[in-house]
Amino acid sequence: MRRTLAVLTLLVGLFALTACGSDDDTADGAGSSEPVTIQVEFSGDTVTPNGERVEVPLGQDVEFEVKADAPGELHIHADPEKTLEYDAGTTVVQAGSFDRAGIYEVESHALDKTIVQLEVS
Ligand SMILES: [Cu+2]
Repeated sequence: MRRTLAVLTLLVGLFALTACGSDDDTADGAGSSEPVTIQVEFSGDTVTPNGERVEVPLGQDVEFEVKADAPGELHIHADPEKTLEYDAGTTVVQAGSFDRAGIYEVESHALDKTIVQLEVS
């Protein structure tokens, strides 16, 4: 009898852990939420996305997960401007956060294309 109770308690405990483990967003330290991750894929002279607008909350960190067949750089028209280098393969680059509302273009100068427009508000 005691033993059954112990097993039950353990099971309930495990379930509770699983149930609240997935949205633990306080562990990061900086800010209370996770960065906005934007996936970018370069292939030859095309890039995806291509000019799409992405909403970013003020002060939220932004990162790019870049898949590319050759190294290159992203250029963010913020003030100050940011240049983020990536390698061939998959690279995660950090753009940091934006503390002024506005629209910031993220470009590939090599391809002469706008990848995304960050709409910070
Ligand atoms: Cu530029």
